[in-house]
Amino acid sequence: MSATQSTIISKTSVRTLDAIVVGAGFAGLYMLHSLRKLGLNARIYEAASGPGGTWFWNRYPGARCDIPSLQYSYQFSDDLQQEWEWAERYASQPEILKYVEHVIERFKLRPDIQFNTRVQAAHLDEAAGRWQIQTSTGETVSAKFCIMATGCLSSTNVPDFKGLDSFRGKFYHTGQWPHEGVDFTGQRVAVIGTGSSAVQSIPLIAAQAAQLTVFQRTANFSVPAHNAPLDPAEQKRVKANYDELRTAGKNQLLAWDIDPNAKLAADATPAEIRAECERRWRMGGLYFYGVFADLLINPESNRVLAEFIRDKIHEQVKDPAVAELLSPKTVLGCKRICADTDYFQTYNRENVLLVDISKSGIDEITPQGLRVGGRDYAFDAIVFATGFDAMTGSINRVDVRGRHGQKLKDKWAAGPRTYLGLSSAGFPNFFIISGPGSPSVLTCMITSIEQHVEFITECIDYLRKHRLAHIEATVEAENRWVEHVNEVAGSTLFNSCSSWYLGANVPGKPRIFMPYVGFPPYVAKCNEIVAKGYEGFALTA
Ligand code: N01
Repeated sequence: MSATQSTIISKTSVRTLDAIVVGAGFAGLYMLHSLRKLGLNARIYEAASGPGGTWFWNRYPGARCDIPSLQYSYQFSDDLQQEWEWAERYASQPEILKYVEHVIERFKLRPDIQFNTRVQAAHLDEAAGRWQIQTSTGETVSAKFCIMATGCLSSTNVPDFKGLDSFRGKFYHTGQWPHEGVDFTGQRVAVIGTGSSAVQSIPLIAAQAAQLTVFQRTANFSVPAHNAPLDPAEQKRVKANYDELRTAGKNQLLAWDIDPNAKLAADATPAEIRAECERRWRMGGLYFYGVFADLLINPESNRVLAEFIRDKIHEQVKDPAVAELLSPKTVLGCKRICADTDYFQTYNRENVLLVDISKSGIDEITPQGLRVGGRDYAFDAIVFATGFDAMTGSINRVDVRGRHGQKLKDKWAAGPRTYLGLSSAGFPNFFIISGPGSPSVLTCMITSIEQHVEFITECIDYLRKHRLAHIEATVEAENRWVEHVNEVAGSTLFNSCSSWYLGANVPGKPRIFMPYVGFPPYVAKCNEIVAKGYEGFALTA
């Protein structure tokens, strides 16, 4: 560490920990619980005033999970999964926060979570072999292990629109929604973006506002979620045999049970394709990913399956021109499929207008509203449903410096480089939960988080038992992994459109397909690496 760096870190009142965990979302909470079970002195630092991570911030109207609640939940404790009763098939954001609070109380985690404290810097002190952490509250923490549980979708992306500050009305980002809620009654509202957050919030904003105008750059595929109160009998049935459902999920690409169809659309007749698509449409939402096994591999199969959803959009939207604008021209599934409640029907309302900005973009924000393609629109409020600086944004926001003072952000300037998405060469005893290069956002996040937390916990335990001080990915293993992640993505249709998986939504962000495609092979690889004594990592005494 250079003299300049060390002056950044104040030396007064240093708290000494075995491990620091950054973030109190699902990842941070389970990490804390696991480290405590190892007998480690660990503490979470969280920027928000409460727990829940992305679910703390995303309070926009209609925010709910698009993975069934019986699967989008922790599975590390059978008592926990048995005792918690989900109210709806898809949990709403408030219900998820209640669940998070329950977990905190149940495992008595609260004393070791420090809210309203942003971790600003984490510098490796090479001589001491420890991480020196600086917080927004002026504290300095020294920890042997630094674990980033900062989330994949927590750094909001508000495009740098010209004139943003001149707007006289109010603007909101779906990912930073006011806790007191927003009343749009009688207002003229603009929504920019048509991703998952927009698809969920647009029907509710339209029902409240006087006028809603949606600015769409890229149309998205969406399948009705068919959300409903969860049938107690179904919940009981699942809980009687929870392991079966969890095991089925872990053996699938997305790490949750989507009831995958093993058949290929390429081998099916048009009637078989139609029947399976209709069945998936009734199952709802992301179950559509399981429609045929070649959905994300064979372009022609994908085209046929996409055509089914386009037809459904035309059935739901009365004005054929609007329906056509809402019909995606992209590959089905290369952007995350959305799960909606009355999204397309909303465009049949008299008070809803769709504006295509695919060619013009947004010229600028004016004091009265927006200028698009030279035309002015007046609004009382603008909602940015413009997504996130995904996967790397929240890590890069922290000034992380490893060996020789190297900044992680600099190392990742041309795209994130990790080994297994868990670790980066030059940053010993530094772990990332669901980092770039791991299945993370393509899967049920909680399942992926649990696998990472268990890997890290086992690894720390291994170091202790073998009297080892440090673990660090080797450059060679990392290079091979980065290449492998790209290779696997390249064998699918996942990277065939401008998605946030590629960083394409943030101007200037390097275009690298960040998540690893395939949960089961990923887990098998991690297990193999552990069995070989942490192959690809350098372990030092
Ligand atoms: O963000 P997005 P999101 N000018 O990036 C548009 C998870 N999630 O918050 O596609 C104009 O998907 C952008 O257009 P384009 C889920 O994993 C889950 O909706 O880049 N428009 C796009 O339409 C999801 O995938 C749940 O051309 C601009 C939109 O803004 C992820 O979070 C709910 C623009 C952003 O869509 C992100 O979803 C919500 C610009 N300059 C979210 N910049 C559930 O569990 C961006 N856009 C249900």
